[in-house]
Amino acid sequence: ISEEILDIKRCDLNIKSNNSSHHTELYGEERLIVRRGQPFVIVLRLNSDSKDFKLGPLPRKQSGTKFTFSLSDHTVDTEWSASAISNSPRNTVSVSISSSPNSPIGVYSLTVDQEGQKTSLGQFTLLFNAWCPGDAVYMRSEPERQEYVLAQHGQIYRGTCKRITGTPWNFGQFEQGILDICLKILDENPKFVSDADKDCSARRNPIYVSRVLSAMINSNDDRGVLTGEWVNFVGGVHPGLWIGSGDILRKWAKSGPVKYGQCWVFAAVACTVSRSLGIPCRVVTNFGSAHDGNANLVIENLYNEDGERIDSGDSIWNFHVWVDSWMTRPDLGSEYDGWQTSDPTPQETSDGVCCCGPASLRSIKEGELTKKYDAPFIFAEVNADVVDLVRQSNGEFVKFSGSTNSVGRFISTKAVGSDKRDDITHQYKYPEGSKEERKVYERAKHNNKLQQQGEVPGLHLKIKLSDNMMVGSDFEVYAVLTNNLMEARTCNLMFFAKAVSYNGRLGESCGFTSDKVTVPAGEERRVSLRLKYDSYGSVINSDRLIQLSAIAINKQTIDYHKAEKTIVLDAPEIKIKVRMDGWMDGWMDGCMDGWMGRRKKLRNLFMSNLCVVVELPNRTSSKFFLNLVDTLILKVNIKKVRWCLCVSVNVCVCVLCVAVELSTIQPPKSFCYQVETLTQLISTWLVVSV
Ligand SMILES: [Ca+2]
Ligand SMILES: [Ca+2]
Ligand SMILES: [Ca+2]
Repeated sequence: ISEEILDIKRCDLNIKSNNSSHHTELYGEERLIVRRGQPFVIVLRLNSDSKDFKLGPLPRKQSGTKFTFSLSDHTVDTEWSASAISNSPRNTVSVSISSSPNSPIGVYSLTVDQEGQKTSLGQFTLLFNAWCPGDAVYMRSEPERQEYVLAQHGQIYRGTCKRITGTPWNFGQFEQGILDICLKILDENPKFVSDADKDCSARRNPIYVSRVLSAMINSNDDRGVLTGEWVNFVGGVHPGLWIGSGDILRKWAKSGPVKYGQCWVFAAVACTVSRSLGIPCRVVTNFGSAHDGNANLVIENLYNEDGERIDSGDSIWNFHVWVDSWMTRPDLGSEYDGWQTSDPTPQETSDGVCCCGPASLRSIKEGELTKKYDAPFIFAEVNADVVDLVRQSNGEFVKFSGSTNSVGRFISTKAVGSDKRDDITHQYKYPEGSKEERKVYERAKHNNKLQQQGEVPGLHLKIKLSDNMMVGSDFEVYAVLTNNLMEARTCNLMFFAKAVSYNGRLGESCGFTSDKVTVPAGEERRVSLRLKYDSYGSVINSDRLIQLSAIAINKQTIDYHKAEKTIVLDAPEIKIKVRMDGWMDGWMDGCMDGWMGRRKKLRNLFMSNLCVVVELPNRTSSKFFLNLVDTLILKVNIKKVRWCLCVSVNVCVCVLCVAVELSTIQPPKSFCYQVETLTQLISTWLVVSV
């Protein structure tokens, strides 16, 4: 490529060959339609410096709706890039352009910018790419991609468990104008209207797009595609008369919400839009489908004493139809990748609007109902228990029968590559009658309750404190592990204590313990850490702060939990009494039995001395005691001070006795004065030193 600015006469978007290699030729040859993460080639009748792509009303680099990149030697499959292809014919430049497999889908305009001189090259539409391993909708199998993205004809199953009938449906995702209508549905979505930039940016994510579609296919809360009607079809088309999605979508584009739809029509239109945008999708029919109005996973059939039904808000439909879409679930974890159910039929509200899903089939099958979105509702559709209750004259309901296996049967979809019915019940639940099915049901009820209480299932770690955390004493703190799961969990728990300063800077360690802890279902276990003055006394500073942190790890279940707490130690309450030796003598007799050998000496000492009794709180450690004595000696700083120490075990009171020779504090003119001064002095020393 020459460095001078080139005059681009014309740009050939190579629609036919690009659309063919991007599996989009069925949309027609009028426009360039490519899939994410796969290069396409355009031919310039001449040159450039950089390329510019724009999407949405206000393209912004920060939102990922505008990309600028220079022409380079080669393209990179995982990001927007462009390179010139050598050996182009004379006066032409072939440019290979790659897009990121994480780009928002939609219509882009392609502009070449040569030192500020911009030339528009045309537009292209970018779609999800089931053929690209880097795309969230990647599907490994070619026959499945053919069926779930490219097949335009489907079978929709209806009827009853005993008599299942399939009727053909024309999805028509490649019919003239349908792709534009599908993009228009995204633009009609209230989230786009309130924040277009954010909505366009989120269109990179098939989870987001599926959820938007489950809201936009019905006309509740918005100008969605279809209005649901189950009783009176005057003024519209009876839902049973539709045979394809094309007519419905075109009608909507022309004049707004279309009358009327029922579950299979909502689902079939959702499938058309998903396939058109490139998300692999299938229509699924569930027989004996529960509608659990009060979200308790039980369908309650209520009767009065005359055997008449009382409305409970719960019901079981002969069949119900929804869609499954294929995508990864980075928001839930890779085990939830794959098929995701979303239900466009307006039933219950979620986040304030009539939408439902996507919920991973895996979370439904395993009863993990706290996993987004709307898993409890979908779980109930396929596996609620049924209970028949009669209302007695006293108003109480009594159960008289029930069933655990009548809801969710023969879950069906069209088989890949044929018109046969594929029973996919096993993808939604364990076999009725199996132990696993009951276990999952119990787990589902448990998780449903947690969800309703706003709790997260799993292990929870907290730090609890004791109430006598005083400098000088030893005390215990606890790491408490609570398990609100239905099965026991085992963890390695580590519990650390470190001195910390008020600005958060961590100091030295002053305590550690670790243990392997098994917490039974619904219980708690605590690991205690004893904080000893011997350990923390020398590392804490005058802020008296200790940071506690506990970590619980289970590598197998990938459980990591952390709890932290900073504690402030209380200053000990120290009582100081200065006594005359006569009193001391008697007192000493009571508590110094173990010191017999030195008793005589002490007695002599006290006989002629003033005694200071420093009374420390219960449970003060002896080390603290000794430190205090050292401090006192240091502060008095008179060689002639003598001291002794005793601990009264009987009364659990620590007493420090300092015997001071009277002569060291000037001969007493007034003895009372002496006592007061000394008390004051010692108090000051202690406050400073504690
Ligand atoms: Ca709606
Ligand atoms: Ca219920
Ligand atoms: Ca069941």
